[in-house]
Amino acid sequence: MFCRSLFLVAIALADLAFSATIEIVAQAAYDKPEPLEFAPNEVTAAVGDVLEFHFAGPGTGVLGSNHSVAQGVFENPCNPAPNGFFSGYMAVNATSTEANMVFRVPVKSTDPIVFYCTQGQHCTRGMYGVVNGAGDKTLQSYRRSITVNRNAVAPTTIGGGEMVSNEISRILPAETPGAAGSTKVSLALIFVGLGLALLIAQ
Ligand SMILES: [Cu+2]
Repeated sequence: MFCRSLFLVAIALADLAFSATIEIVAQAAYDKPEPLEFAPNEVTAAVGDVLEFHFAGPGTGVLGSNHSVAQGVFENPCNPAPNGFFSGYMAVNATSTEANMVFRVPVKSTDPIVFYCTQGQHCTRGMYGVVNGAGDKTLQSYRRSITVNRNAVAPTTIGGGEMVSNEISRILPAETPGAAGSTKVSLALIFVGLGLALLIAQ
C-alpha cells in the first residue's frame, strides 16, 4: 500500500515535470527597424504550462520603459479580450535590465491566444504575440489585421495571472524548444522509473 502511494506520487511528479514555464520578454530590440516586441512572439503551449512574462528595461541609463501584457482578440487588434489577463503597467527605470516582478499566466486550453502591450502605439507597431496559433488565428493574420498606427485599448482590471518576484533577472535569449522539451521528458522518465522500481520492490 505504502509503495502504491509512492508510485502515485511519482506519477504526479512526472506530470509536474511535463508542465513547462514559457518565458516571454517584453522588450525593445533597438537593432530592429520596429524595435518593440515580445520575444518570442510565437509559442506553443500545453494545458498546465505557464506563460511567464518578463519586462525588460533598456539598461541604457537614458530612457525607462513601461510595457504591459494583455490578452487580446483576433477579430479586433490591440483591443482586450473580455475577462482576459492583464498585467498592468510595469515601469522599469532606465538603468535596469528587467522588472523585478514577472507576470505568470496559466494556460487553460490549447485554443489560440493573442496578447499585446497596451502602452501607446506599441501594439500596432509590432508588440504582440500568439500562443498556439492555428487556422485563421495566427501571428500573420493578426499582423495583417493591423492597418493603421493608433493607441491600444487597455483592459480596465488587472488579473488572470499572478505577479511574482523575478527569480532570474536577465534578458532571456529565444528558447530552443527541443532543448527544453528533452529536459522535461528525461525528468519525467526518472520519476516514472523511480515509481516502477518501488512498485516492483514491494
Ligand atoms: Cu510596450
